[in-house]
Amino acid sequence: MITLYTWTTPNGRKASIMLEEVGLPYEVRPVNIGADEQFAPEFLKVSPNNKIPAIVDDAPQEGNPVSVFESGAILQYLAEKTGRLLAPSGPARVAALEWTYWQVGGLGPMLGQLGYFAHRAPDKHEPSIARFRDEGNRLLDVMERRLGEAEYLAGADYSIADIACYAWASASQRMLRATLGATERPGVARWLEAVGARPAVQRGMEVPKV
Ligand SMILES: N[C@@H](CCC(=O)N[C@@H](CS)C(=O)NCC(=O)O)C(=O)O
Repeated sequence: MITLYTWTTPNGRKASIMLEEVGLPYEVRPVNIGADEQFAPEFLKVSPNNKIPAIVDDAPQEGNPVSVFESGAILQYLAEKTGRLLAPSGPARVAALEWTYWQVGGLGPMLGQLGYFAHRAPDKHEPSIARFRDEGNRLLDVMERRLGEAEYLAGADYSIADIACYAWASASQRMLRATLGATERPGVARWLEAVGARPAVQRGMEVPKV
């Protein structure tokens, strides 16, 4: 059984979408980051960076129970455990890892900072909002170019890269849309519709139920 430590945020949803896609049984432990539960000593043993998501797999392929933090590492771990959604070798694997790391190092943090400065910060600091809005839009333009030439981010097949990007790209169309501006990106729109129609994605986006 896998235990998923998560909350109602785009980073958390990457892990729940993946678990739904691969069909592994899992138990959800909500970590309310609004109530600072991410700083509890027990959670730190699983996630030394104080952030969700994290998982514990008590039946790994070998050895003792394994805990994994960082959403990209969780996606890769579950893909390798199940042999799903990440090619074992070759160009499709390289592309899936490129776009997964692109999301973890770029799209997620930039849109996350935009959300903070534009919506949650007590004072509105315009240069910070502009910095993360412009970088967020640049990254969405990069995604648009990729999805203009390929069906999915890693190429012809849906992969962990699409799971990594879905919740944040979806947020760019909803809570961040007014701040980012309404740029037409038909490739991203087509992809959002295709990925969002997957039943596992829909179930994963509802986790945790709180
Ligand atoms: N690089 C991390 C980022 C995770 C992250 O930022 N998680 C946020 C929620 S979306 C969090 O736990 N925030 C709590 C805090 O910053 O104290 C990953 O991809 O897993």
